[in-house]
This record gives sequence, C-alpha cells and structure tokens, in this order.
Amino acid sequence: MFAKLALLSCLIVAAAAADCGKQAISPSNLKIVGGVEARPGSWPWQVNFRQKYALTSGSYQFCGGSLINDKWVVTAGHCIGTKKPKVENYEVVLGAHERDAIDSNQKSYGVSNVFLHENYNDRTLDNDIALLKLDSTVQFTKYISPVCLPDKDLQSYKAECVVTGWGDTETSSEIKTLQQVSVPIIDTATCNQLLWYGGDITDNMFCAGFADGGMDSCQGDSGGPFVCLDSDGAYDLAGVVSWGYGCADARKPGVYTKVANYISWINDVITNNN
Ligand code: 4AZ
Repeated sequence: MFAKLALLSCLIVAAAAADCGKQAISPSNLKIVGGVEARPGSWPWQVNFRQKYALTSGSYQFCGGSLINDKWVVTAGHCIGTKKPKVENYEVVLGAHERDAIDSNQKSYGVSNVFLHENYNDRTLDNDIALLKLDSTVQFTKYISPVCLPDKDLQSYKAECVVTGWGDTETSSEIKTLQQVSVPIIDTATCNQLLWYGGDITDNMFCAGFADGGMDSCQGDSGGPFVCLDSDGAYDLAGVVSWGYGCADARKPGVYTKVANYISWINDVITNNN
C-alpha cells in the first residue's frame, strides 16, 4: 500500500451473500488522508497469499486475495502467471494482520486447485483474475469472513472504496502490518486520456486514485481486495488490485480488475469444481 501522502450456483451465491461483506470489527476512519495501518481484523476477507521458499522452510507474501466463501479465494491472474502453477508451493493465510508474524487469530490453508481466467492476457493484463480453491473448509471467525461479490455497476457505489494490502509503501518497504487507503473510482474516459493510460484501460478494468497521485496500491498488493460499501451496509469486492505505472504518480492511478464482469465466470468455476 503506497501512502505518499446457473440455479445451483445462484443458490450457492445467495447462501454466501447473506453473510458476506460485514465485519465483526469495524474499520478505522476511512476519511484519513493517506494510507494507514488497518485496525486488526477489520478486513476479514483479506488473504495473505504466500509462496514457499524453494530451498529453505518458510514462505513469503507475494500477493493478496479475497475470501468469497468458505472454500474459494479471488486473486489476480498475474499472481498465478501463465506457467502451470505448483499448487503445493502456495499457502493462503487468513485472519492475518502482521505480514509475516503468526498470531492466534490466523489460520493457514493449502491450495488444492487454481483457475486462471482462460482469456487472461499477460501482456495487456486483460482478464487479470484467478480463483484459488482451498484444501479445506474455512471456519469463519471474528477475524475471518467473506466479502460479497458485486451486484451493481461501479457508478452506483456512493461511499468511498478502500484497498488493503501488505504491498510497498513510500515511507518504508518495511511496514509489515496490513494497510488501508481510500481511493475514488476514476471514469475510464478520463483514465484513458493520452497523458494518463492512453487507451490501455479495457472494459474489464477500472482506475482508482487521484489525478495528482499520492495515494495508491503498489507492488505486493496485487490480487488483493478493492471493496466498496454497498447501500445495504455490506462491502462488495468491486475490484482486484491489478497493475499501474509506478505507484501514486500523477495521472497514473491504480488499475483494478472489474469483478462485476466475472460473476458468471466465478459462479461457473465454483459450480463445476466444488
Ligand atoms: C504491482 O506491481 C502493482 N499502483 C500493483 C499495483 C499498482 C502498481 C503495481 C498500482 O503489483
């Protein structure tokens, strides 16, 4: 986090949706300018996506993700990449606040299967989305619970949206607690202007941030949640941290995968592989 200053599937989704997007621990004030440390447990769908070291024991956080039900995580396609992933090297930690330290509220899961979007393009980052199936069922706690999938257009979110992660910060790359920053959605016509992204923003992406920069997601936040408060008081996973030119630079806001375009893809993968 950069702080510069089908029927069955319908039933499954409905069951998840009833209890999604609400935290037992309310987040700290989002109106603070700049990224701040999150209140521990206040983003209970945040996934600490880790890879095991090849030669020594242990693992390192390389991406984020979002828990969407008791078995499935949404992340970015580029966190997986186009080479066949070695699922045995992945680790999904839920309920974490410190990036690396282990505390009593967190739980670690293995990944049994990975589903990269069939049309993921690693050059344009179009369709930058993937699903992870966990190797066992998640028990929800005060610190671990799922986010809702979006059921509306981006423009209809009235409240501010928030991005969370353990990615790089300007002040120090050594901030190791979960950070949050509130960034507004920028319309794609603006974001595709010549001095901005000059047409690289597809209909499967959206931009969020400020014309002058200053607040943004950054390297290491990829795959993580961009959530917006719905009128029903629950958070929806509007975006997945995808890419950007640098971090927090003027006219180069963060770019996010538009999750609303993938609802039937997500439901199909889950229904066919549960
Ligand atoms: C990355 O490399 C990355 N400023 C993530 C987000 C942004 C840029 C880069 C957005 O993972």
